[in-house]
Amino acid sequence: MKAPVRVAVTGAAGQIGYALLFRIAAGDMLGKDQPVILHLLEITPALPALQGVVMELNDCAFPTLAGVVATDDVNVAFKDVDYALLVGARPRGPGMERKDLLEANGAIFGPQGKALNDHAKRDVKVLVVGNPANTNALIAQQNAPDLDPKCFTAMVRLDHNRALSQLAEKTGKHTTQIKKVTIWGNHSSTQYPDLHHATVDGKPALNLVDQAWYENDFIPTVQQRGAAIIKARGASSAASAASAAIDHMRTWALGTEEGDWVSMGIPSDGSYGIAPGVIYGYPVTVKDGKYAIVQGLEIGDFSRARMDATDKELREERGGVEHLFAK
Ligand code: NAX
Repeated sequence: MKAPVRVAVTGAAGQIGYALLFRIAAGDMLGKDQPVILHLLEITPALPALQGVVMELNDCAFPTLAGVVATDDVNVAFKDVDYALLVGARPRGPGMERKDLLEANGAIFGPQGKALNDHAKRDVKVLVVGNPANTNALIAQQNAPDLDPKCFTAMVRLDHNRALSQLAEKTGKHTTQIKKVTIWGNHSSTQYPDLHHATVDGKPALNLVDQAWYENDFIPTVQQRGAAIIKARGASSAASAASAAIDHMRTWALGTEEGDWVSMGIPSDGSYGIAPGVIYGYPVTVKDGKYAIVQGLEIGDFSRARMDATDKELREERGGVEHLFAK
């Protein structure tokens, strides 16, 4: 067994938290040889419920669970952490405008960014799941001036996995036979699920499906999948979101497979003509704990328009939160 690492999870008593913590504790995220100490953050009224989750975690007697810290103090939660999964966020209430939503989340992700800045390990890997995930990640990053901006990422892996699943079903193949799918942009309905570089069993995906299906069925289905789950289940995606968060962190820690890539929301460096600085979904490969944008992909007019639309939405969201950035 290796030395334990510290993994923070916020919103730990929520529904994604409940689907996430037991898998992290069981070694699904970092491996069966990597013990973890969980740092669980909740708001004060949710601490009794969180205590119940801690009791259950202990009752699992996981070989890879080396300790649990449960707290409502953000400075305790992020002390010396190697990984931070920021799940807790303010949901959109009835009649709430996007501006109000961004503002309410700024009050959460600004202080969390500052606490990470002050207390986390210098190479902390931060994943923001709480919506609006990309812009919440930007707020946290912009309140952590002493950390490398690349420490902050947002989750588009659930969208990536949804795209794999839709394409697998359509082509009658398994998701493991599909490579090089990309989710560009925002984790919102403007995201662009791109199959132009994807292969199924080594063959170009777009040679196996017709353009009408790609454009009118696949893209909207992936974009609207979250709403479809809410309609069917009466609650938003939880187990699949938790699973995607585990995939995101495992890939970031342990690397991508040869000949494939994954989608991660990461700070744009201007690649593919995207506004520098916004947290944008890109195709990335990962080696030795560092991600790199896949370069040199050919972008046609169809893709260009969609990549620009989701970039525009992210620039607008950024415009609404810039006053929350540390000076
Ligand atoms: P829940 O409402 O079940 O849980 C959220 C938890 O966060 C609650 O227990 C709440 O007490 C806690 N919380 C609120 N503010 C906090 C703070 N300042 N510090 C610590 N904890 C805090 O929501 P859940 O279904 O778990 O979803 C969590 C977030 O994930 C939501 O914002 C949701 O929109 C987002 N999602 C993001 C997805 C993605 O792909 N990026 C997909 C799934 C999900 O919709």
